[in-house]
Amino acid sequence: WKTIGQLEALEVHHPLFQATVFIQGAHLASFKPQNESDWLWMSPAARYEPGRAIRGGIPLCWPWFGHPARNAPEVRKRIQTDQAHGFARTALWKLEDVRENAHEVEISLSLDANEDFSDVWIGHALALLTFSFSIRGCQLALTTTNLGNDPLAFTQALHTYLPTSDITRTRVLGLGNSQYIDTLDNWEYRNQEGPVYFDGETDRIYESGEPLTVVTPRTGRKLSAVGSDSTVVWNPGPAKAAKLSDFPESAWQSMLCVETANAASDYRVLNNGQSHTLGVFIGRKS
Ligand code: TA6
Repeated sequence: WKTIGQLEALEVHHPLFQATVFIQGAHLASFKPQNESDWLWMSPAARYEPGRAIRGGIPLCWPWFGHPARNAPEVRKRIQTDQAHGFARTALWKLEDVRENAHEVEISLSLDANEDFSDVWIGHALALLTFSFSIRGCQLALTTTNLGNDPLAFTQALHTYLPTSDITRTRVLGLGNSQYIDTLDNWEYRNQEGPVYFDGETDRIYESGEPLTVVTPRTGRKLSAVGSDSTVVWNPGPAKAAKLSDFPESAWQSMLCVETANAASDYRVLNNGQSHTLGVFIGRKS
């Protein structure tokens, strides 16, 4: 255990890798195989304070993704705030289990989203997040179970921040045949042809849950999703970077977000007692 800023974090020191998970938000801040640099990007200006989202790593957007107004009516009707990305990432989760062997470490945390959150959300659901770390990479599995009596409609995203040495020489492969919503151009639908390149602010919701390869000048990552039919690709570009909290103005050049999601039209509905798992495995390119 370690206190970082004002938050409690679980630090994994395995012979083959290290990882840091904050109990607030069940927030993976770092995953670092031995002799490698961190696979995740963390803002140098990130602040570790109760109730404040941490700018980097893998924030959990749950039980809604994006601005409430951009959600389907069935999702939006439960939300009593205009705060984007839900409350899971700033809530205190409960550590359920830690398992370790020669090859792997598995950590699970839970959040009982009950009437304690009734000021921002109407519903009752259990969120269970399981991390699996190994030399092959890191996996997240976020399982939502509807504990309420009426059907639960929700959106979510595993909001992965990845480092790059140069965003202008970075591309995302695997979205070449899918449509996307361009949130910067009046939420118009567009077709993606070929790799995704970054030329200024980029904020797109792809209608695809296909495996992706993120190619940066020095490394490459493969992201494989389960339970998802939408992928968000985001880079703030210079103008938005200047307005972002906890984000150095020039940092847009050294990061990108590739988010495994159930977003926009990909929202999910669970009846009482039903569960849905959204997962991502982040591995080596080759
Ligand atoms: O995932 C893309 C996005 O929704 C962007 O529109 C931007 O708002 C980003 O997330 C960061 O959101 P945050 O609330 O973490 O500052």
